[in-house]
Amino acid sequence: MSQIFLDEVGKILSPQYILVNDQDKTPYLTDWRKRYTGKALAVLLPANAVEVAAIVKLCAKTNTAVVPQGGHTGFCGGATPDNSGKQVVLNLKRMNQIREIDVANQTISLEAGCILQSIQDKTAEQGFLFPLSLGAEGSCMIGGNLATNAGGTNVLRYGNTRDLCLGLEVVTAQGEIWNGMKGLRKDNTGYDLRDLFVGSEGTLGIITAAVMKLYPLPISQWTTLVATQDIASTIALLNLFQQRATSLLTGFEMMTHESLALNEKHFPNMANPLKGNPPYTILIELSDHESEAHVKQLLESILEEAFESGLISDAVIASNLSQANSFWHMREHITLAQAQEGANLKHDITIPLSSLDRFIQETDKLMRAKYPGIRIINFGHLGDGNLHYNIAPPEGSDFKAFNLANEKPVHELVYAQVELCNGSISAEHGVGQLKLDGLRAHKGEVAHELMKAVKRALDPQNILNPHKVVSI
Ligand code: FAD
Ligand code: 2HG
Ligand code: ZN
Repeated sequence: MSQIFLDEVGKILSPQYILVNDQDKTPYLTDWRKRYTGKALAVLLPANAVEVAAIVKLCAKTNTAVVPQGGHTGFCGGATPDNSGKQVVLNLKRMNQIREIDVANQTISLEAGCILQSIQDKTAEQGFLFPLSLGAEGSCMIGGNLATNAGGTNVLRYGNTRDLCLGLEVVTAQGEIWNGMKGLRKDNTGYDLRDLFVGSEGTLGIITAAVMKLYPLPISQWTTLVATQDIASTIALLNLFQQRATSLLTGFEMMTHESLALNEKHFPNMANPLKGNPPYTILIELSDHESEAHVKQLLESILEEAFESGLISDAVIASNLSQANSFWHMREHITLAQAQEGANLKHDITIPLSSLDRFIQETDKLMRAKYPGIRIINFGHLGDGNLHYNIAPPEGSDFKAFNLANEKPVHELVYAQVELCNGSISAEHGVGQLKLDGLRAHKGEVAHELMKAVKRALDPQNILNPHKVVSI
């Protein structure tokens, strides 16, 4: 069957876009974290939706599983094939055309393989903001962002990728092309197919193009780092900013002392400008279409109020764009510092803000009691209640051995606390293969069965990214 597939796919793609040699395939077979490595019959590089559709039709005919792939930066192993060597990887990087920027409609239509940063740059040239922003933006692709419903640092003001999407073009499991490329902000015509595909991680269809919302580019932006002593005052600070700055508040990110210490260890130029290594460093950003002076005045008045009420003990306002960027680099480098230190156990969770303090205190206590010396690297999009509660073994111990022995119980400990707080085990990174087992317990029987019913209805042969998100 494998040879039949390869012969037939040769009628759809030119040979240079069918990678079968180990050397050519290798870059596509291991995820960014190096947590998963798979094998593939071939890596396919189609140029348009018609080619994708023809490939999926062939997959259906030959019962070949297909793993869609964008920038391969996902954290849950969703874009990595299994070890059978029978699956094909379908990477969409050649599909990187912007079809249209519709100025009157404030939308962009584009192909799935467009790199996020290039979309931000292209839209900025025309005076628009494309607000999706995350550490992997130099290599992740809009198709991957949509398929994982990525979050990032602007969710507080602009929402997740789902909230930015108005229309999609999708290749179904039968190899049909669904044209849902409408840039409409209202469309109540029955079941929302678009929302079914967004966040489905390549298990229900292959996204080939999208229509996304654009916003006017803010003309003034102020970024500050402030020091807080605990989570309770950090949340009170967030609430103060929400009340006083309302929609001007575009970023509210939390970094613990431990996460910044790790940054400094691996990136010595990245020192925290706040004095005395505070327990929590909070990065706050206000942006608007009013004058710079107006926004700065507002920021200063909120910070003054926060000082007076004892919520913060120190603050530095970035004096120029380059200093503001350096604050953001500090925040974004935590993941890179962790990767340098060794593969950590990641938890991407949401907790209602009212329970966050209790969650952290309880989980830290249980974790430290069970694993003495463990390092908890805690940071995240606090404005969204989204915590990256990451775990590294005690200093000096072997990461691989620790993870092998403890990955499951560490996840179980964290997720049990997440359930007690009525939170979510995946805030923004998705499920992939990493959380396949955890998902069943987390969603509950009814929701899990409904998800499986949707998968069976759309992909009865189970050829689209099987054993990711749900197993049927
Ligand atoms: P891939 O990793 O290639 O794929 C992800 C999933 O989507 C897989 O299941 C794949 O099969 C599926 N898929 C990909 N393309 C398609 C398509 N066209 N059609 C159907 N299915 C498809 N994530 C956040 O949410 N917020 C963050 O702040 C954030 N920061 C990050 C920082 C760093 C340094 C890194 C490395 C990652 C970060 N991520 C973050 C995770 C990751 O970047 C996102 O999940 C991103 O959206 C994945 O895009 P990708 O193109 O790399 O997708
Ligand atoms: C971030 O917010 C990313 O920087 C990565 O989502 C989180 O490394 C992580 O766990
Ligand atoms: Zn994140």
